[in-house]
Amino acid sequence: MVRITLVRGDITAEEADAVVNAANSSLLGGGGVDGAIHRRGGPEILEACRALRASHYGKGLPTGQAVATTAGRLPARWVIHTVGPVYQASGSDPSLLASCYRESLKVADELGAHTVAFPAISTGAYGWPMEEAARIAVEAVRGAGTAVDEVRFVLFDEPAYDTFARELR
Ligand code: AR6
Repeated sequence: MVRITLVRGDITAEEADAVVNAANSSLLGGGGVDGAIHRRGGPEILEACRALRASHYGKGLPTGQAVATTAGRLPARWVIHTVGPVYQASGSDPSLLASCYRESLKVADELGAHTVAFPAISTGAYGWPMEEAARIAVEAVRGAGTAVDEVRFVLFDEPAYDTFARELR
């Protein structure tokens, strides 16, 4: 069974085999986690993303899917980029958010990663309420059937950390 741990902090400082990026379909960067990863990881990550756009992902990475690149200068071996769904008050598909976690762990398994650090995907610019997102994230990881030993949720602030802690109890 995969061990789930929680950390409060900046995901770009995490030492893990793989760090997951809350990217957008373009794979070419943005704000939030995405901006921080590219800033701290350096240009090698963007180069790898551009190569993916030029090969397998000409139209971009679809929502709910995941793909790996180098982690550049980050203290990790790989960045796994995934695209969360944008939250809509009129109704959003939780299965797409769950898919981000499952597909990222599938990629981690293919890479042979033992430790994987995740941010709270879709809870920033994409607007997903933290409580619901935490429940979906924890359920998806618990149900993933992955060979990964440790999944570490890295939460940026105390309310997010507390929400995930409640969900894990
Ligand atoms: N470490 C850990 N968590 C962080 C960090 C960090 N360095 N920075 C922000 N968070 P977001 P999304 C938290 O917006 O909602 C980008 O522009 C943040 O407080 O990064 O999936 C992409 O290019 C929030 O709880 O991702 C896309 O266009 C969570 O991480 C879009 O934003 C996710 O916030 C993706 O939006």
